[in-house]
Amino acid sequence: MNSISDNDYLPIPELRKLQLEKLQRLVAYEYERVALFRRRCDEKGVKPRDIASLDDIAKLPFMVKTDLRDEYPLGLTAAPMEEIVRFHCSSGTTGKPICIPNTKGDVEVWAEATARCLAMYGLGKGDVLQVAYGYGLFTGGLGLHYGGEKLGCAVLPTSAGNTEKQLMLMRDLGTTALACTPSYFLHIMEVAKKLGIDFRRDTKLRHGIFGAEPWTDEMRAKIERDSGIVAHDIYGLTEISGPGVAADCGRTNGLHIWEDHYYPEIVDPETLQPLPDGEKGELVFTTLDRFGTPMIRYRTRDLTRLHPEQCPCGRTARVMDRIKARSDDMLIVHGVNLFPSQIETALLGVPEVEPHYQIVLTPTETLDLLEVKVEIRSESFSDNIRELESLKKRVLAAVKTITGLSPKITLVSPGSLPRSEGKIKRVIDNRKK
Ligand code: DLL
Repeated sequence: MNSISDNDYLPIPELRKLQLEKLQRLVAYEYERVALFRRRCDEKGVKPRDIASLDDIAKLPFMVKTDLRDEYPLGLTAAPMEEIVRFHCSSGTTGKPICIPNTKGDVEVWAEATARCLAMYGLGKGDVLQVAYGYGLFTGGLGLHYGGEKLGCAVLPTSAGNTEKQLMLMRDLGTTALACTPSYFLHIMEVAKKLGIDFRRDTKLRHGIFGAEPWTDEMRAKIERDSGIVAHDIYGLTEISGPGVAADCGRTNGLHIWEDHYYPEIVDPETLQPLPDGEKGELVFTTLDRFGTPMIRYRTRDLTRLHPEQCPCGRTARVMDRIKARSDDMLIVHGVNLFPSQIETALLGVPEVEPHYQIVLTPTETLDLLEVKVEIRSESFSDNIRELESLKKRVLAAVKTITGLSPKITLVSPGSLPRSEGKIKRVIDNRKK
């Protein structure tokens, strides 16, 4: 059973009808209860009754992350406190935290969405799902936990960290699916190697459920090759619920968005005008079934496109390209746009280095200095200066081909760059200080 919801295959006209009904209900609800939304609608001269078709969504104002920060903690809460069963707050590492109160219904819809992802990957009863996403001030842990239980998996909540213990439990309990960030899985693979654990031989691990940060197709191929598991992609964000908003079915290189719950739009990030399916822009979501803190036209900053064609798997939920970049991750270096994922792609083309890297930007009196620090694979480590120089040149050539930039390449010894148990921080931009 690879599907647990009839809505996966809902004929498109029925899906659009359902979305419109939900949108009309949501806009009326939010207008009545959330002052900021009502004020913005009034400023634009739009009333809930003006939403007569799905295209009318473009009449509504956008929401952005700073709205959540400005209204922190509860200014965007639509439901009365008696209906709230859970708060999901961010850790606020980049400023004031955000806080998303959830109703019981919100938590149930989210669990269903995440369970649909897991079912689509082929998981079900009998699977042991080890959840190594963080559980506190992050939605990854509880999102996968509730989704796994809803589907009937045996859930093993380990949270992030304690890698050797993770591996011990994985073997002892016969974990078949592991959920964590892809960068943490890279670290788990390294520790396993040191301990002499071969995933194929010594574990029952078959599925990796990876998300919460961009990871390239090259990284996915490396993970699958080195571990023998299938690396599934899962996407989501705290403001819209958490993990489980979208996931891949394996038939196309993209992720189905559960659009009966989360209505997607792509807009031009400059003009904010809606773009047709097929065109790349910023992903915007409206939460059709959330009532604690509904989001209407929430700008995610994630850059992608919606596929104009239907997926061969038969599901009618639209597919988006895998998220490789956020508009606010883009670095402008020497006038050139640079995304960290481009460096990852370049490095994965050079077999003697690991995809452990750091991008360091330092202001100088003339041009900013761009440095890429990258770890050499232990098998390729040598103190022969000539060999190292030649490797450096190959890394530089790979980076230059993909980015057009010629950074300073610094080769560092295996294991010397920081590892991550959650989302990895790849960029140190000293220009911002
Ligand atoms: O990262 C929720 C999540 C947890 C998703 C576990 C998947 C797995 P936030 O901390 O609010 O929520 O961060 C959301 O992370 O806007 C994207 O930029 C990025 N992101 C999430 N999933 C993916 C993915 C969680 N599969 C932000 N690929 C989003 C690329 C992702 N980027």
